[in-house]
Amino acid sequence: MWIFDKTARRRHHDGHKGDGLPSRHDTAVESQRSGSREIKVVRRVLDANDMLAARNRELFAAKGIFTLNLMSSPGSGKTTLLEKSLARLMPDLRCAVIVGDICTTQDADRLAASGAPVVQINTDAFGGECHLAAHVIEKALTGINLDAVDLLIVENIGNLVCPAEFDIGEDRRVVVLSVTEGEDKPAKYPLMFRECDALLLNKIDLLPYLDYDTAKTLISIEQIHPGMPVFQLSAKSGEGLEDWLAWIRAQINAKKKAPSS
Ligand SMILES: Nc1nc2c(ncn2[C@@H]2O[C@H](COP(=O)(O)OP(=O)(O)OP(=O)(O)O)[C@@H](O)[C@H]2O)c(=O)[nH]1
Ligand SMILES: [Mg+2]
Repeated sequence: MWIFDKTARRRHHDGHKGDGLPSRHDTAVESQRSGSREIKVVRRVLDANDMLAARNRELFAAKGIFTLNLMSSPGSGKTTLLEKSLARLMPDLRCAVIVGDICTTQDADRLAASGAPVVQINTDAFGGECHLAAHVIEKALTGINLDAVDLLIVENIGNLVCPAEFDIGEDRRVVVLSVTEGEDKPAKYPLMFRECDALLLNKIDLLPYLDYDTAKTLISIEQIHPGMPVFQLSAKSGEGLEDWLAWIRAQINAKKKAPSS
């Protein structure tokens, strides 16, 4: 396991930028006159993150690596899903994981048991950032032998808002929503669900004990992101996992067949 926690130093919420890179949270404020009123126009600075994400994407393409960015609220089951998924994918695919948390290496410890190379990013050393940005991924990649990887999975920091804003150079974005979080989350946090390519509806083993209305979630998702694949599963029992794993394999094969640009 490789722990990455001190070499990146940027924090964005208080405007401090240790490495000089702007984040999507950074804004430029301009004043405009409209009649007698002054209007403050707040716009996002063109994001260096996108440039670095493009660089990561080029590197992944050159190495033949398919990259998944797994995002969700804290505790919806990302690490558990990865533990179960890696165990089934690893015999055929050479997997590696980058996992982001504000503190601790607990997730990396759990995932390293799969035998996959794991890099843990801890953001508390540089401001406790709530998402992984492209430059952090770029640095974490130096801890992995990329020539021995077919599938790189990034477990983003538990947060249903900010990670959706940051391109890290991934091929596909996947959001996990657990049934214990409530049906209203896609409507309340639409960006995440709009930006992702698939939804994993996790912890369905708990449905008999909850008032959760799955149909309501599916209707909401259809309004926010029509046609997005939804996999109903339980990382705990393994129910539904095969469809999700088949989707990953299909995405990898589609990338292999796609003409490189
Ligand atoms: N019943 C049930 N519990 C689950 C399932 N998946 C995960 N859990 C439990 O949910 C809790 C959180 O799971 P994690 O996998 O650590 O969640 P996470 O999304 O990685 O959490 P962070 O990394 O902290 O954001 C643990 O107690 C898991 O055992 C599931 O399918 N069913
Ligand atoms: Mg986790």
